[in-house]
Amino acid sequence: MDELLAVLKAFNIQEEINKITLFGSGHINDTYKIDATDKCYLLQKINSGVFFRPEIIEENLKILLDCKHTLFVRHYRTPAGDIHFINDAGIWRLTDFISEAYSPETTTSATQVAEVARGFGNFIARTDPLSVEDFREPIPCFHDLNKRLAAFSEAIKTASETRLEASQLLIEKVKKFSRIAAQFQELVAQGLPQRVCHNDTKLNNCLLSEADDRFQYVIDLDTVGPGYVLFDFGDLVRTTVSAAAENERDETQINLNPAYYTALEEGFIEGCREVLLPIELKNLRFGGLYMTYIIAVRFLTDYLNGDIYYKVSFENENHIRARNQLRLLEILEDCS
Ligand code: ADP
Ligand code: GN1
Ligand code: MG
Repeated sequence: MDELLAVLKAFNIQEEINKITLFGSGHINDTYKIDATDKCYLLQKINSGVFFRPEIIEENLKILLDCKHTLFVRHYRTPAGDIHFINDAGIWRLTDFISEAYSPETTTSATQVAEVARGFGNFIARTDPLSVEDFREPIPCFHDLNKRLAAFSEAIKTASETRLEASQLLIEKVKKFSRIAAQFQELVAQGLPQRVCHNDTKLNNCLLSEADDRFQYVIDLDTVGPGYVLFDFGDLVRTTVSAAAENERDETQINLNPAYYTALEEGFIEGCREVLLPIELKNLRFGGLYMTYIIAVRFLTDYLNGDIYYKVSFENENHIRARNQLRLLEILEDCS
């Protein structure tokens, strides 16, 4: 508690703090809701094992937030003008807490999916005038499938016998889809452009209005940087077309709701139609295969490595997450 109060002081928050609670269900950072006398704040301790170059996030966010776009929540600054405060305990960031809003964990209607997609599509449109060369990757090679597959092969070599045995079927499935990496490289060779992307557009990285499900804010901006629009569209496919949770224990719940898929495409394109090139538009659906695959590979790698990256709340959670992504990938491939 004292540690958190000291961080609030570093952001020049002088009000009396009534309550501090752990908040949210992100897999990476620690998030706290801060109840002050007149308002609430959201304080985050950025995972410094994952984000080991905070200065890159700082620079990216300064460019992004200078646009003063209403898609982003208010970020507080230190007296030095920085978005991040760094002390011995970690890397910290403070924003407004948005009340009467929620971030969906699973999809509940086609209109909700369309809203989420329109909001993230809008992010692509609003960042289009920014120069992608001014941004750097906060996590090097974050969506580089070849690197992720190499890490996966390494994990197979070092995994415990039990986890390796439990993963045989999933490992075979991963191998079956390895051509996706070459397919993507082919698109890049054909001129698929880099642009400023969010790079983590999973469903719960936005806030919708509690009253009417309207899109309010894009959140979780740590990964903003160079990318391909297929990444942002693809992460949305992976997290919206099936109503099942990422860690659903019952594999038969993983399915593709055609109405959700249509809503996703229409909403996203509505959000950024004016800036998408034909090659981007034509290959959006492939982004779904790419992102579902790369996240499956990452979950399974983490399972084989003994759960060192993603937060887990039960034994085998990463195995279940990987299994679900691979099931979704099979379904997506069947309908592509
Ligand atoms: P992580 O990187 O751990 O996923 P996020 O930035 O996504 O961290 O925050 C975790 C969760 O906290 C979000 O999924 C959302 O539910 C909630 N959250 C984040 N920012 C806000 C905000 N400004 N107002 C209200 N809730 C928020
Ligand atoms: C992580 O931070 P969060 O929970 O929004 C991860 C994403 C994965 C996602 C899978 C920095 O996102 O890349 O797609 O989990 N973020 C990082 O749920 O690795
Ligand atoms: Mg998040």
